[in-house]
Amino acid sequence: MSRPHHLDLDRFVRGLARRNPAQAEFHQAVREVMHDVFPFVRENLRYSEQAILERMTEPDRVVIFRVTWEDDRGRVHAHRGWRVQFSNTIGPYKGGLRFHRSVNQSILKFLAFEQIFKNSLTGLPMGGAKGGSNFDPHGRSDREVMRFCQAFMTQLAPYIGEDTDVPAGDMGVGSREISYLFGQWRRLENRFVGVLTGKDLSFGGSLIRKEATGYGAVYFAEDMLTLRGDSLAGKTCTVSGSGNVALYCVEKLLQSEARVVTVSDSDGTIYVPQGFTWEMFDHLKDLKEKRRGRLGEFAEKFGVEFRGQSRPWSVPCDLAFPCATQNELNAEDAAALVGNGVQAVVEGANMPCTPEAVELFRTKGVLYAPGKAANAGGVSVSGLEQSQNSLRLSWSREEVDSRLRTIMHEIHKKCVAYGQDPSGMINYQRGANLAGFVRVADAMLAQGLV
Ligand code: NDP
Ligand code: 2IT
Repeated sequence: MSRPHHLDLDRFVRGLARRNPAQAEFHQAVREVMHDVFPFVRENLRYSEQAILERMTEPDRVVIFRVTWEDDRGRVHAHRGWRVQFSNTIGPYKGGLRFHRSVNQSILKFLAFEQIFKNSLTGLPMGGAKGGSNFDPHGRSDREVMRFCQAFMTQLAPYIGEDTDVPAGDMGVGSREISYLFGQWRRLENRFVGVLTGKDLSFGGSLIRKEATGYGAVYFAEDMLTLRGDSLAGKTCTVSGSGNVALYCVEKLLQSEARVVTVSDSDGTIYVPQGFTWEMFDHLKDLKEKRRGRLGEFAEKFGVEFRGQSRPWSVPCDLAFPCATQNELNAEDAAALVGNGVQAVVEGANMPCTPEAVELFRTKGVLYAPGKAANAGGVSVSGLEQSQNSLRLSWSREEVDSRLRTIMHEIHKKCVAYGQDPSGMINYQRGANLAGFVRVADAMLAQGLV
C-alpha cells in the first residue's frame, strides 16, 4: 500500500493530538523528532510505504496500575503507576522510572518516545520505555519509601524481566529506590538477575553508573568544542538542578578545569561568581545524596547568593547545562543566554529546552546538544551493567569509563555525520534524530509487520 507522498507535519501532529488528547509533552517530543524525520522520509519512501512513522508513534503498550501503601502514621494512600513500553525493536525495553508529583501519562510517553532514539544512538541492544508514579518522595521517611517501592514493584513485576524490560532510575529514583525495588522483585520472583540497573555495587551494580549521565554530557560537550578547536578549560558554566545528573556534570566540569557558577533546585538557584571549589562540591554532594537537604542550607553555610524561585539562565556563561527537568529553559531564558554570549547549550535533562528556545539557539549559531545525544551516557552504562550481569563479572572503573567515553564519541560522530548543514554548522538535533531513527526504522522494515 502506498502512503501519501505529500507528508504534512502539521497534519500528522494534529492526528496524533486527536488520538492522544491532553498529552502536550508527548506531542512536543513527537513534533521535535518528526520535524527532522519528515523530509528524510519523503526522500526514502520505503519508510512511508510501511507506515513507519505511524507505527513508531504508537507505544507497544501502556500498563497502568494502582499503588496502595501505608505511611508512617498509618494513613493509606493510593497512587498511580505506569510503565510505557514503547518499542522493543532493537532490544528489550529499557528506560528509567520517575517518582515525582508531576508525573502523568503524557510525560512518561514523551520520555519513553525519546528513549527509543537515545537508546538507538548508543549502539547497544536496548528498546525504549519509561515508567513511574505521581508519588513524591520528598519529605518521606526511608520506611515510607520502602513500602511505596514494594507496593509499586508488586504491580510492575509481571511486566518486566531481564530479557523483557529493564527499568532504572530517573527523577526521584536513585540508589535507595532501586535497592528497595530490586529487593521486592527478588522476593516475588525467587531469582537473582539484572532486572533493574543502577543497582548498588554490592548486588550487581556497575561502577560509574551513578556518574554516567553527568560525565557523558561533559564528554559530549568536550567533543563539540574540540571539533571547533576549543576546549572546556576556563569556560564559565551554568548548571541547573542538583540531583544525580547535575552533580556529576559539575564534578566532571571541575575536573576539566571549567568554572561552574550555578546549581539549582525547585526552590531556586545558587550563584557562585568565582566558581565552585572542591570543598563546596563535596559538601553539595553530601547534602543532596546523603542528607537530602535543600540549597538554602548550602547558601547559608558558604555565604553565597541564593536566588529564590529563580533559574540559572540569566547568569552570564559560555556553556549552559540544563540538568533538572523538561521545559525548564524557555524562549525568554534562551534570549538571556544568547544576549550574554552563550556558546553551547548541552542538555543533561530530557527535553529541558522548549522548541522556541531551541529555534533561537539555531538561528543565533549557538551549539545545541539535544538530551537524546548528550545525556545518553546514563542509559549506556545501564547497558554495560546488563552486560556485566550477563557475564557475572564486574569491570573496573577505568574499563567502564573508557567504554562510556567511546560510546559518547561514537554518538557525537553519528550526530556530525547526519547533522551537516550546507552552511557548515552542525545541526546536532537533526543528526541525533536521523541517526537514532534510521537504526530503529531499518530494524522495523527487516522484521516485517509487527
Ligand atoms: P534527580 O531527582 O536526582 O534530580 C532532579 C533535580 O532537578 C533536583 O535538583 C530537583 O530539585 C530539580 N528539579 C526538579 N523539578 C524542578 C523544577 N521544576 N525546577 C527546578 N528544578 C527542578 O533527577 P536526575 O538528576 O536523575 O534527573 C534530572 C533530569 O535528567 C531529568 O530530566 C531526567 O529525565 C534526566 N536524565 C536522568 C538520567 C539518570 O540516569 N538519572 C539519565 C538521562 C536523563 P528538587 O529536589 O527541588 O525537586
Ligand atoms: O532518561 C534516561 O536515559 C534515564 N533515566 C536512564 C535510563 C536507564 O535505563 O538507565
